[in-house]
Amino acid sequence: MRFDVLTLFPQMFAGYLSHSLLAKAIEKRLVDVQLHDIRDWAKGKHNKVDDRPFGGGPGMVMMVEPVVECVEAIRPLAEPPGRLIQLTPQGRRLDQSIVEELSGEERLILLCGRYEGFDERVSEILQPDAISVGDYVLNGGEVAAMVIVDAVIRHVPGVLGDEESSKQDSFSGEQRHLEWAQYTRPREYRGHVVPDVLMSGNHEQIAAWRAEQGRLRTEARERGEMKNEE
Ligand code: 6GU
Repeated sequence: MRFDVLTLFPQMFAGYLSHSLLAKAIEKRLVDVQLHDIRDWAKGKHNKVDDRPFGGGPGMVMMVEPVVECVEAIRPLAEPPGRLIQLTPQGRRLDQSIVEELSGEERLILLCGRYEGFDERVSEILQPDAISVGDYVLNGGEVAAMVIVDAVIRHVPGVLGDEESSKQDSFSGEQRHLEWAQYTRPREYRGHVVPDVLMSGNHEQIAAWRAEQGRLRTEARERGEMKNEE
């Protein structure tokens, strides 16, 4: 699966791309992430990519020409043309079903905005799919683009060690419960002990305990969410 990330801050991705699961997936050629600096499509000697909003107001707006021309230049670099996603707090809120939908694409083009957003004509001309990662404001789309890459690659075959493990994730597939409590060594820490059932070696009892735990956690979280929405 190929990702093209269009950003004013390609350096922000360096640390993320060089670590752990993603680095291994890139090495195995299961995932390809290409970074493109929108500033390379800026016009004029000052390389301007943002300007003050017509009508006044605070902040700066990403200019239409460099963004549109960057997307138009990047699209033909690979096949297929891919799905264009604009990261913006005004977008559709990302959830696991959208992640799964996106993981079915061969190529995603992720357009990251900064400042107070894009000139509206970017959306009019390019008709991107607008996605937000939650109801809060980030300084830009870069962290949101990393969230999308991180969540989507878990569904690319071969990326996870165990082919089945993304299907067992919370929110995924059949099991939309939260995962159970997990423990590892030591058995006791500051008076907090691991539940005896997990040390019992009785796999049936362990499975039953975990199912119950998952159910209780899901219910507790749902009660919490309802409180937030009041
Ligand atoms: Cl995609 N961008 C920005 N700037 N803020 C956000 C967001 C995206 N998703 C949630 N907040």
